[in-house]
Amino acid sequence: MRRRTLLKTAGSAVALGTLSTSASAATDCPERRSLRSLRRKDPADIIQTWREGIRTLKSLPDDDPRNWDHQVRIHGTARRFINCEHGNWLFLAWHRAYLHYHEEIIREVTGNESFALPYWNWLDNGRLPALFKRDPFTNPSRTPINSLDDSISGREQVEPALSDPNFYRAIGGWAGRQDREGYVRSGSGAFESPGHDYVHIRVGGDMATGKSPNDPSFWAHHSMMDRLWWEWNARGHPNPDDDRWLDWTFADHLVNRHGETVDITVEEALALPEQSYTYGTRVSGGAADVDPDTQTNTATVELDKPVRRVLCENCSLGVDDGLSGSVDRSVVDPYLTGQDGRVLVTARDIAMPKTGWFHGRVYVNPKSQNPGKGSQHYAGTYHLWIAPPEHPPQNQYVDVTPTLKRLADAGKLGDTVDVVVAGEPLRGAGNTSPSTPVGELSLSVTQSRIDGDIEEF
Ligand SMILES: [Cu+2]
Repeated sequence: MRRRTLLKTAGSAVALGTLSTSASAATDCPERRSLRSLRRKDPADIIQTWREGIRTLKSLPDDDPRNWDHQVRIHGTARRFINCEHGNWLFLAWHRAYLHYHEEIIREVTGNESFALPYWNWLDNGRLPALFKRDPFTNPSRTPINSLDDSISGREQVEPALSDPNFYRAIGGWAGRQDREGYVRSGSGAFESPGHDYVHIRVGGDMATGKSPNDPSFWAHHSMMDRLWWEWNARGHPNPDDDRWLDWTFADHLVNRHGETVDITVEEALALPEQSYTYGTRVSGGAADVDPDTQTNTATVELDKPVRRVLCENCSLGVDDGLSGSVDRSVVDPYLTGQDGRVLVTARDIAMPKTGWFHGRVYVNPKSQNPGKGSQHYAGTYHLWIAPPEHPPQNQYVDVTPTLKRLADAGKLGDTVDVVVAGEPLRGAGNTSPSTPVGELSLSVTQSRIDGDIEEF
């Protein structure tokens, strides 16, 4: 394993703003805490500081790039994304840098160097925290919601990604592009879709657009997203040592605490946790103390696809029309009997439905069209929600390996593997027979290779 040297020059440390804080040592970084815990105890005056910070940024002159609207526009507008990265391997790194500088600006304008952006722990608390109903944390554009559906963003949904050691499956695929015009979505990781996307769209209003940072819940949502990456690293999973990723520079748009435009590379962003902030508790509930090295460890990470079979192309998935396709059992057999590999069923280019929310239940060799989540043929779910028209198509995958193994062990896997995706309406979502185009349904085998001596959590 190669450990990169971070912060090569003093210049970049200044750019990060860490020299001007008293909290640069790993052990006394300000803690990003859950909103729920802050309701009980808030010794560093986080909520009061955040409130004052938002009000101050809103009152700064238009030509100050720390001004609230300018901060929002760095990400995007109601009509489009501007600098933010989504659907590729830069997603979490870009948002980490963006949140960090915003946090630094709030420290600067309030004078509270202990401030750290709190997070909304939607894994355990699907209700929008009460704080966001009060000024200046509220946003009138939101869709009224009772609660998130934890079959989409709950703990059980996110844990498989937290325990997946492969960066490309958990965090996102390579962005094979050099400029914004040739924007290529190379694949959301499991943290981004469906959980992250779903929270945005379910909260609705600004949150469902490029203007999402205008809703203060954005910052608490993305503090949570960053915490997922932090914990994923803390569990010993390495980031890739690919220079195309590490050397990628977010250039000419981020703004530091002094209002200066700054550049930051992905590699520099890796060091921000434990250098400028940390998280109070792990998602898994374990001790919060984290070896700072786990955040910057890299290794050669690869994801091979020895098998890829298209099950259907330009198909339509709806409550009244399912998707299906078959492959010969011999295609997957080696991976059920010892050979390393996960069998995924991936739906690519799902256009989010226009008329209603629904689930796509994925089954292997089911006896009936939609036998339900309790069936031994059930493998997982695609989640389809109403998205604004500009929202890019989604890729989602379901890991069918455990289901295939279970059926094989029970002698219930014949000579063919039949994959069936059955539409099922979401309770209370209005329209009961929505449907939507899917670019491609495929079955593939992914093999993860990580070259290095990775410490296991
Ligand atoms: Cu987001």
